[in-house]
Amino acid sequence: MNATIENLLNNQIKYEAQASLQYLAMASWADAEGYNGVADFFYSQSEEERLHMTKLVKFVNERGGKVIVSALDKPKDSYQGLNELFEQFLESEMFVTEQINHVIYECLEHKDYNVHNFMQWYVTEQLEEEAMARTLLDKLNIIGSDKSGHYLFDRDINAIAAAQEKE
Ligand code: OFO
Repeated sequence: MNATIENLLNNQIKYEAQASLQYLAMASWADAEGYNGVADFFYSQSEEERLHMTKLVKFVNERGGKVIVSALDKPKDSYQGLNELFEQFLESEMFVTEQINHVIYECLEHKDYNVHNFMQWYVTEQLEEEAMARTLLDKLNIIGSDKSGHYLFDRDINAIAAAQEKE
């Protein structure tokens, strides 16, 4: 495997792992604050990002590359409220999308069509996750600081997420 591409895939492994850790910290914050629906949502997002990471690890190994499992940064684990939590969610997804686009660009530069093909799954996944993060944040922006709105958001978040996934 081309060294630049191998390096980028290893970086991507780290970003997916970092997202998984970040969402775990967000789930735990929500759990402690009594937002059980939001907590479930982020526990499951954390699992998903872990799968994204593992999928890359297996792929690099299959292609005969060397996987590097890196140390991670401590995730942010305290928030002013749901609005800040979901701003962070969108920011994190946008960052990952940017990195994936960079991998795709480099694959084309290095004519690595195999990795390019593999990465298409991530492109689709990111489109969905970013759309989800935007939808949820839009709803919170409408709700503002209204406590009963937050209560309903927490109650309904998993239904909203499921409906969005079907679109
Ligand atoms: Fe949503 O980060 Fe993985 O791909």
